[in-house]
Amino acid sequence: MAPDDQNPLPNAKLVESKQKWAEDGRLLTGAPVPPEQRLPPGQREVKNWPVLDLGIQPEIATGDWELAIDGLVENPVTWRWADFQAQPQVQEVSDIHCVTAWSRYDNRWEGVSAAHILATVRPKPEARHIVFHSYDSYTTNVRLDVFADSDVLLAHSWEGKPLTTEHGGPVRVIIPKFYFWKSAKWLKRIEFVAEDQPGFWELRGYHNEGNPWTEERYS
Ligand SMILES: Nc1nc2c(c(=O)[nH]1)N[C@H]1C(S)=C(S)[C@@H](COP(=O)(O)O)O[C@H]1N2
Ligand SMILES: [Mo]
Repeated sequence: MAPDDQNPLPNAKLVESKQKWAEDGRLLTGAPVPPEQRLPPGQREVKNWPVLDLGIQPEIATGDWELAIDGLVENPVTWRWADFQAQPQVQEVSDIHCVTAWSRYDNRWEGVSAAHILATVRPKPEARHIVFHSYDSYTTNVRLDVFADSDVLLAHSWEGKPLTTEHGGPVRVIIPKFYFWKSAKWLKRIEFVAEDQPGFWELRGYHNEGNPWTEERYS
């Protein structure tokens, strides 16, 4: 069920204050850094791993988990846990950049690559955008070419251990070159669409794309 007036989000206050930040352009430095610099402008490195969500952390047992990959594709699939585990597995090490100004280096993820997803479902020519749908009703959007990057994956493990519920297990998206709000936790559905469809934060003042090096924090 989507959050609405009848069913306000548990974290409505937090959502409101983050939306206000977006309106005010908080954290923007306006100071460009060279693209080869590892730390994007306005970010600070942290060693811990903060948890951010809407106040809902859905507990999905792997036995109940399903992932639908559908929309404008030649071969839609619905994978249960064993199906997902049977796909080719990859490991990727990448950095996290959260719009709330923390970055965390060298996270070792394991899961199924976006390249494999695309080869399996085969997007139709008119598919240009993707919407991720999550078990907590969160959504976020990316262009198809952003998802197609070689470092993008659907991760089930971090540092050799299953992803915890608070960090989006059983499966979350990892899109290293964009702010972390694009990396949907508790992934339930990947929908291929022709027209762009702004997601939860994109509708609330966050930038539609979210490149950390050009500080695409807010729209
Ligand atoms: N399903 C879902 N995915 C989500 C979110 C959320 O609330 N729900 N929050 C996003 C935001 S704003 C961030 S910064 C990261 C936080 O991931 P973490 O809690 O593992 O650090 O998840 C992103 N993915
Ligand atoms: Mo975030």
